[in-house]
Amino acid sequence: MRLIWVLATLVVLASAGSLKDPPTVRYDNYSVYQLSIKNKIQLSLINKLGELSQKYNIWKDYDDHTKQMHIMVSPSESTRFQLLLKFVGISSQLLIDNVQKLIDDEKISNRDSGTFGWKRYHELAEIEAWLDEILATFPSVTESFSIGQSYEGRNIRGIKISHGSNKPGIFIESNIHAREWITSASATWFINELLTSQTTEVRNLAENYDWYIVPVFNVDGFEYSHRQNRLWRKTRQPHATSSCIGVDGNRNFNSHWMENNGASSDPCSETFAGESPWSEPESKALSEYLTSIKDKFSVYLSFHSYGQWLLSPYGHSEVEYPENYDDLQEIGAAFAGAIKNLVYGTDYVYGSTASVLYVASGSSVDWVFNELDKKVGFTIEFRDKGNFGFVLPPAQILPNCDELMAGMVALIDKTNQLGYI
Ligand code: 0X9
Ligand code: ZN
Repeated sequence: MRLIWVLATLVVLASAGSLKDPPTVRYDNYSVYQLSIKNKIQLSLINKLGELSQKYNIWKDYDDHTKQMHIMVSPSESTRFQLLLKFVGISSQLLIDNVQKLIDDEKISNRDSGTFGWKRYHELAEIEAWLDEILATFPSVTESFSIGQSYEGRNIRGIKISHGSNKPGIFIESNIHAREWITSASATWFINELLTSQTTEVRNLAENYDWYIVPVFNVDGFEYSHRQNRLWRKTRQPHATSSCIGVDGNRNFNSHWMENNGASSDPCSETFAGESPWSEPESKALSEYLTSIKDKFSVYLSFHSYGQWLLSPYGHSEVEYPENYDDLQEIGAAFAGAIKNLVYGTDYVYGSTASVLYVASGSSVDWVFNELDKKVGFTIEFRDKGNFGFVLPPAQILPNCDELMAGMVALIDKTNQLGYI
């Protein structure tokens, strides 16, 4: 009898707890390390840490190019983690010593001014209000569109910029990963430039193409990253058999879904592919929208951070290459070269996703490439290389945007020369 009372009390307490909003997640003294991985045993050990415990979070997966990965470690695990590294012979370098400090600094600059701009990061409501202003200011060349609804019922909005019908179309999807705030900051800046810049290069970009731009694709995740957990990556749909929430939107597309270990079947993993392809309303809606305008665009770009990469298909296989790989490499060289030439001298590495980064299956870019047959598709991984990672200081928004524009002009120019648009 007493046991029943204890159980009942536990149930009541548990449900009372779940009614409250969880407190905003803090990352005091969480550190991020760069690890140099020498073999498969080391790699699988670190991957397990990342998946098994809340105290670790993989910021950047292992890539064959640098043979490095980035992992965030909670202060309570720090000593054990150092011992483990020593024991298995993994060398490490500290990238960030206190993630919360970066988050706090970012917040301070967020209080600077009320107006929309690119000196700080904005939340969803501000981005949407700005979008409405832009639509009202440039009614003859802009049009609002909606991809559909997110799991939590938000509209996934986009803007079309067009100076006349039936120009070759370029589609930009941004912020599929919630914590990658630099992506929507750069996408909104890019929209603004297309509409207001007077430089010849930008005018040509604006006037010779139809632009479809979705600045915040993962609206639920983005909102959550502002309100609750700055480092949230996935969507926000709960899972039937796990308390872990959300899916990696960029693993949920129906192209080589879950193949070659390019995604996880564990709902708690950051690269959880979902119950099935299109299990997430967001990816399903995007696929339907893209299908409905498939004759209207020829280039597909997906904005991510971080790492400074320009990634072409395929993501699902290291051994298969698309027929037009040489062309994609030429476009990549033009993009990286243009960025390198700017005053910042920033390096971008280009190449196929699986060969220079890692196998990632079921991504949006690969789906558009394979299923909609759009042969120019890239993932752009913006700044930086890990000194700030996802929490890129607001002072770097504009430099990143300069790089985006230089890269974009070169990318479109080369794509045009090669006869794709
Ligand atoms: O893993 C990803 O989804 C992307 N990297 S990130 O660190 N931003 O999460 C890379 C996506 C690669 N693109 C393709 N598979 N085409
Ligand atoms: Zn990403």
